[in-house]
This record gives sequence, structure tokens and C-alpha cells, in this order.
Amino acid sequence: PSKVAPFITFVLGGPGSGKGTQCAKIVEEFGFTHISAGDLLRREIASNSAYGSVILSTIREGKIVPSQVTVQLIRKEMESSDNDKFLIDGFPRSEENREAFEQIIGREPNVVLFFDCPEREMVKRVLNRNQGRVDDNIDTIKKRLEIFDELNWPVINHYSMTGKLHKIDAVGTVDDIFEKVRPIFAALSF
Ligand code: UP5
Ligand code: MG
Repeated sequence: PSKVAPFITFVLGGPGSGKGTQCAKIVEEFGFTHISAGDLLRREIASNSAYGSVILSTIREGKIVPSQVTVQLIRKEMESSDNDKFLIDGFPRSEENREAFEQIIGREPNVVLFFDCPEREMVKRVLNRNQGRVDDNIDTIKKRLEIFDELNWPVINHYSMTGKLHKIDAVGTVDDIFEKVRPIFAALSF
């Protein structure tokens, strides 16, 4: 693994705002390693790990898995990578998540993206996704949106105040949106 301090990007936005879709494009063009916190948690469920059943019921309720669990999964993923550029997708979801990352990893993000999308559009996208996720039903989506509203805004406001936040209008085609994302990374000369 690389000895230099890694470049860390947090990717924020409500359920279905397009975080995963845009991360795939950033990976392609700028060579980041994509770490989706939700994917790591779903992998834990699938592997029948000790925390699997707690994680499953938490995701079903649209709630937030204990920070320690998520941060340790992210840490392992970063440590086992040779890359020094990471997109951390769907994390931190709360101020408590954010503080746990800073304590355990001992780092702050270099850049924070926030995909700003109207609720109606997010609901439509999630219901159309059809990939069998246990949380892609209307009841859980409502809860995910409530939790997002209650706990993610303080995180977004924090990074806005520290000048790290790039707010991106997430309505439009995938390519339209990536046109707004590209200059952020192009300017960093990766
Ligand atoms: N799509 C994408 N872009 C589009 C566009 N421009 N126009 C039209 N359609 C577009 O996109 C969603 C769908 O929309 C896809 O079908 C896509 O093709 C289409 P996607 O890129 O998947 O959006 P994303 O923002 O990634 O949506 P996702 O549902 O993954 O967001 P969530 O934040 O809800 O999900 P996540 O996997 O991050 O978390 C799931 C749960 O895990 C959480 O609710 C929580 O319970 C738990 N969790 C934690 O507890 N802690 C964590 O740190 C992370 C997760
Ligand atoms: Mg996603």
C-alpha cells in the first residue's frame, strides 16, 4: 500500500440521487477506487458475518448502521488497496459518522461532492431501479428520506462551512451531470 496520505473524496446525496452512477464515471476517467459504504454493508449481510443480521434490519428500516462497524469496513477496504485516491460513497450520513471517521482514520476528506436532487426524482429513480434491494420499496424509501433530512444536512452544512463542499445539481442526464463533476477533478490534475 501507498505510504503517502491518500486523497479522500466523500460522495453525499439522498437515496437515488445518483452517487453510485457518478462514482463509476469518476473511476473511469480519474482512476479513483470506489468504496460504497452501502455495498460494503450489503456484502457483510451476504457473507453471514457477525453483524449481518443487525445490518440487515437497520437497512430495512432505513436507519444508520453504528459508525464503528461502517468505519472499520471502510478502513479495511482502504488499507487493502494500492490506490491513493478514494471515493467514499454514501458516507458519512450523520455528524456522528463523520466524527468516527476522523477519529478512527485520523483524516478529513480533501473534497466533498453533494448531489442535490429533488425528492420526487429520487423516489422515481429508486423505485425504477429494480435490482432487488431490500430497501427499494416505498415504505423504506420514505424512512431513508426522513433520516437523510434529519441527519445528513448537518454534515453537508459542516463541509459547506469548511469550503470543501461541491454542490451539484443532480437533475438531468447522467452525462449532463458528469459534465459538472469532471471540472472538479480535472482541476486537481490527476
Ligand atoms: N439514475 C442515476 N442517475 C440518473 C440520472 N441522471 N437520470 C435518471 N436516472 C438516473 O442511482 C439510482 C437509480 O437512478 C439507478 O437505477 C440509476 O441507474 C438511476 P444510483 O446511482 O444508484 O444512486 P445512489 O445515490 O447511489 O442511490 P442509493 O439508493 O445507492 O443511495 P442510498 O444512499 O440510499 O444507498 P446506500 O447504498 O448508500 O445505503 C443504503 C443503506 O445502507 C442506508 O439507507 C443505510 O441504512 C445503510 N448505510 C449505513 O447505515 N451507513 C452508511 O455509511 C451507508 C449506508
Ligand atoms: Mg448507491
